[in-house]
Amino acid sequence: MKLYGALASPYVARVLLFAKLKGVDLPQADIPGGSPSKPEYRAFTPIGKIPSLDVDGHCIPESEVICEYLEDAFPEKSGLPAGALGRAQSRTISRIVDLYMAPISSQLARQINPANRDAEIVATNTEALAKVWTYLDHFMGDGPFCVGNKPTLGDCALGPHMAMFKVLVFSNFAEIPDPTEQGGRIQTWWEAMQGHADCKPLLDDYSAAFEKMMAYFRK
Ligand SMILES: N[C@@H](CCC(=O)N[C@@H](CS)C(=O)NCC(=O)O)C(=O)O
Repeated sequence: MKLYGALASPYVARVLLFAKLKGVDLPQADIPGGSPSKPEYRAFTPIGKIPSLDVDGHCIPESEVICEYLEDAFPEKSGLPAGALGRAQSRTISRIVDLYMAPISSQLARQINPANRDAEIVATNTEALAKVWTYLDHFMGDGPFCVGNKPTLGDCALGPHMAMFKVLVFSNFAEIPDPTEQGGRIQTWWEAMQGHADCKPLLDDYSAAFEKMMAYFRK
């Protein structure tokens, strides 16, 4: 079993953190052909995105599906909460990240440069992002993690995305406040992630890799 994809992707970081929490050894390997657009990689996964998991030559695409596969294949130490309700809650956080938070990062990434920024696009996404924080606030439990006192699937999705928003969004758009500094539930969650022995190093490594990639594209 090996994982294709670089840590600079929040989706790769999600899978690596989930594997780490579960105590699953998940080696990373070079993408066939060297990049997601190459025919060698497209032959393995026509979706052409990272991460993908190679299990004896079989491809499992999509970070969330990979995490669920790891949960099924390595059930000894669960990466999900114990009860059905908590598991649904953890998965809900992942879904909020993928369906509502991630698309905003793609939109705002195209507006980084103030010189050719579209104010309407920024305003629309600022409003949409404020709604995302209310979704998270609503569906996170008492915590301090997304569900209870241990990080699970939802934390693995939200952690890297929040780290990405710190680099990409909160530091570039003065009108978009960082919810991890607003004194609410998202702040207590972020502080719990920063105090966790597996989450903090992974998030730090991810942020460094993402910043490096941004610096490369700015050149
Ligand atoms: N829904 C996918 C998203 C994966 C994704 O968008 N990966 C990006 C990197 S962050 C990618 O592979 N981009 C390469 C490309 O689009 O060519 C997942 O959860 O795995």
